[in-house]
Amino acid sequence: MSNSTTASPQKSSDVTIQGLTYPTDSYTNVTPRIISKVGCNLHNQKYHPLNLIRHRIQNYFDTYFTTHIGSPVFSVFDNISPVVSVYQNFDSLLFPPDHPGRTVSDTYYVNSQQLLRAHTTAHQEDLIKMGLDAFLVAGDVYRRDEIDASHYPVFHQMDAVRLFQEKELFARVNDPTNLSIFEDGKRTADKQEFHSLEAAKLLEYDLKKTLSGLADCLFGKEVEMRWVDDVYFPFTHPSWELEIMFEGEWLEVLGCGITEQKILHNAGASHKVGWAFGLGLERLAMKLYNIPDIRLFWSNDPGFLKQFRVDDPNTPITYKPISSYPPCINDMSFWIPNEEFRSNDFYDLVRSVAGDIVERVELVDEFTQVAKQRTSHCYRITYRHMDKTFTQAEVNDLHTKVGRAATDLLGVTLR
Ligand code: FA5
Ligand code: MG
Repeated sequence: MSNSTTASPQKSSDVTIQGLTYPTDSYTNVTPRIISKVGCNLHNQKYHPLNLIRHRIQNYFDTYFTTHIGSPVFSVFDNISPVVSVYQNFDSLLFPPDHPGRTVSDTYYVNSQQLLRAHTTAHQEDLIKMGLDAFLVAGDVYRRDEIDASHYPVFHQMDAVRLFQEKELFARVNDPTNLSIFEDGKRTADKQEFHSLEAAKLLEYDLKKTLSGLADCLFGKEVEMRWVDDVYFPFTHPSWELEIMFEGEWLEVLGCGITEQKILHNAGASHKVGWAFGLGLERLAMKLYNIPDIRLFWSNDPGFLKQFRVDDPNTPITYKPISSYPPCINDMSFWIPNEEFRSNDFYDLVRSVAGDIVERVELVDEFTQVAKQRTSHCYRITYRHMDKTFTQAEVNDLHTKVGRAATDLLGVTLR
């Protein structure tokens, strides 16, 4: 990596993110559009809805979780760089080598060593190593994900970890004398092999109480929510997801679970046990403010932002759509170049070419001509402008550009 004090000029194969230059290699797949989002830190921008909601969450933890002298239990980090190592994002969290999250079709790599974090969980080990027992991490995260009203390639998460020593966890139990947090047992659906059932159940209770308390605090007790079990994360067991009802459908807002003991062991906290969660700030803000589309968080339209200009984050706000313009839906069919072709590459390309005007891209048809050994994909692209009605001619023009870019950059053959 070069820096400003070295004389060597920047090579065209380098990429610069936030003033730092990184070498590129065959893993590099960050696009200029994605890099332009690094440093925006919407969660730290005064009057932004993501900033308001993250303060409401922080206030919940500051209010209900205090030490015996009244200071907050949870330390807060909101400014850690999103460029992390493969180790931080995956290995430290026990992702198996063949986990799909590691592939270039799911993650934005700066190069084979560094990437744009795919979750704020990437900082967990570092912070536990610092000796912290309770912390919150807010930040921007990056994923090559599907595109629709609730998925965007850059979004914001808030992670938390809470660790307990034996005495602390059992403090609420009537007669803890014969209880231990550890045992040399078997891994079951309810617990890890190292944990006693009592410890696992107390942690689960504490975790779910903390999170349902947060949901009540944000949305009121009337909100419909449900716990989903049978969830897998490499870094927690057991694991759960919390879903809330939004516009008539269940919306997943967070993942959580009991921290894998191996992580605590690697971070020098073997004698503790704990829980962790990671929530999506956009998804919670969509519910809280009734924001129908995740792209609106990136809007510079004063009509959007001025609705959130409040100094007290607890002020009730219901978003009023500035106006709603009709969508234009165009299909695109092509022969894919080979078996390695990934839909995520196409999703990314559509975003790079057409930007936020794309509301949704979905694979609607796929078939293989066995004789000719070729496979066709058909994608339905929904274009919708936030500020005006599109003419069909404008959309056709954009659609042609997308087709040309797919031909040139992905090697597809339009049908
Ligand atoms: C995670 O990212 C885990 N790191 C969460 C976690 C942390 C679990 C600690 C256990 C312990 P997941 O991929 O489900 O999990 O994302 C967490 C939340 O981020 C989701 O529930 C959702 O609210 C939000 N989210 C995920 N993908 C997107 C997306 N493309 N756009 C907007 N929000 C998203
Ligand atoms: Mg999930």
